[in-house]
Amino acid sequence: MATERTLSIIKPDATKRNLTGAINKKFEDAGLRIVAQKRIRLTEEQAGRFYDVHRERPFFGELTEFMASGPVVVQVLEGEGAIAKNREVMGATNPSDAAEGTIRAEFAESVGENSVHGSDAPETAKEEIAFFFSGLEIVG
Ligand code: RTP
Ligand code: MG
Repeated sequence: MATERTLSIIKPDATKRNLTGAINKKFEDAGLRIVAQKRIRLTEEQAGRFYDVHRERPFFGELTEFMASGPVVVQVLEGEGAIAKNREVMGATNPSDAAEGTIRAEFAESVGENSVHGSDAPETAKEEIAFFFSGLEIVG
């Protein structure tokens, strides 16, 4: 399998509870390398642009309000099959469905406040990385 990059976000519920290091340890223990990382605060408008595919969903307003409610840590993870590996480490969207040992099983508070985001495919990973990072900010 090829080396890939994926976009990860540690969401406001997790930064608020001081879980950035614990979550990063899960990524690193799984063989994912953090090749870019920054802590930022999104506006609701920016969160809406990031989650544009969900604009018509009933939870869109709640999602963008939550994502703008506190700091997030945006990061690029690199590794063999990084997109799928990251989603495996994250666990299912709803923490009650997430496998034992996954980030969402251990840390997520609800289906909305679920601690992490990860890109779902190579094309979205490329777009989402470019949304937050310039090439010079990613050091492999
Ligand atoms: P993500 O995009 O954040 O990595 O999560 P995902 O692929 O597992 O889930 P997705 O279906 O893409 O949904 C994006 C985010 O929207 C929130 N959500 N809330 N209240 C609800 O029913 C609901 N459903 C989804 C979650 O924060 C989810 O991660
Ligand atoms: Mg998604």
